[in-house]
Amino acid sequence: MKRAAIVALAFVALMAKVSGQAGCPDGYINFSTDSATLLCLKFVTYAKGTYDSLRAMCQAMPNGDLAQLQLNCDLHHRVYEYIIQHADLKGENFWIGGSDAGHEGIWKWVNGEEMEMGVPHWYPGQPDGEYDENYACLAAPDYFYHSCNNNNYIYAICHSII
Ligand SMILES: [Ca+2]
Repeated sequence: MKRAAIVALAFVALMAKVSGQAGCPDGYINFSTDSATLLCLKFVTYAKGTYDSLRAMCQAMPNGDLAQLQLNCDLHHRVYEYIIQHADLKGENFWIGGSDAGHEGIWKWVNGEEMEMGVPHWYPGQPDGEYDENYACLAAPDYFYHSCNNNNYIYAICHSII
């Protein structure tokens, strides 16, 4: 009995270690949809800033950047659901990892891929603002993509892909 209990405890300790290694970094939430890629998101709610300043903060994490919300088909929708279910997030605006800076009118994700345009991702009529609005945000209350003013101080969503 005693020996069996020790073996069981060792097994539990081993599994805890394995799951810890496979999990998201501290403060990140697991949004993975398959076992091959670990997709972790962090809602940065302790600092508001410009796109550039918060992008630099996201990039300081392993494989980190501002979040791309089209990494799988329903990620944008699942992020929307998460925001509206959390009182500390609902009503806030968030930078995501898309921009047309330097290539006005051509919106690209941080990895260089072109963003899918129009509904259902962008709010009807967005993006607008031309050269005054070169960075994508999720804006309250609809949480579609919007082009946000370059000087906005808002929160951000980072991703870490492992
Ligand atoms: Ca623009």
